[in-house]
Amino acid sequence: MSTFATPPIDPMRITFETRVTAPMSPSGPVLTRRMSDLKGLFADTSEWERSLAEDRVVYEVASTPVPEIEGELPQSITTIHPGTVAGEFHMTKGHMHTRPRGEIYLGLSGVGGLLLFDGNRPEWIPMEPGVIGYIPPGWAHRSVNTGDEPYRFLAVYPGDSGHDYDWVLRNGMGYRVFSGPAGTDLRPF
Ligand code: S6P
Ligand code: ZN
Repeated sequence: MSTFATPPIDPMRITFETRVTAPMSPSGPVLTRRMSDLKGLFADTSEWERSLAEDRVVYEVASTPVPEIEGELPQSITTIHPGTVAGEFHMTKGHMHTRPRGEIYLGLSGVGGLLLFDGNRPEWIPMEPGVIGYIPPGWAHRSVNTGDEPYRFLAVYPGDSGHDYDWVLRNGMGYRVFSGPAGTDLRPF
């Protein structure tokens, strides 16, 4: 695995599998988030603590070598594995960009949702292959796998966006996303 390239970087052709969990090519950093990395996020703390015995991988983020610096447009593919914690779907940590920067997500495989929160209003965008979810500046964002196969999406974001994870721990995301009898169940909190 290579790391972020040192700028200035050359134009490049990037390939990836739309339906298979595989690194992008050329590949950059790959981040793996396990259940133990998601402390304080799931509603049922006891069930989350029990899950630590296994400490399963919840999601992976595979990047290209494009660096996270001003002017560049890094990309990554996130794969969220299916599952729940006491009925609450597997999800990313969620973050607010530290600068007012937008971002786009493109659904590649599986089904899920993009949960957005500006501190007052939550929004939910159902995601599937071919759907673009737009994240305006000033909206925290989290992705959720609402299906029974891996949910994968491509993210493209300004390189100087920054990631504030504490914002989500302080403010929440407006909704929690559970598996309900009628499908996806958004519960305000
Ligand atoms: C980066 C972009 C995504 C997420 C990834 C994991 O701005 O939004 O690449 O980093 O989906 O989510 P999180 O909340 O753990 O960074
Ligand atoms: Zn982001």
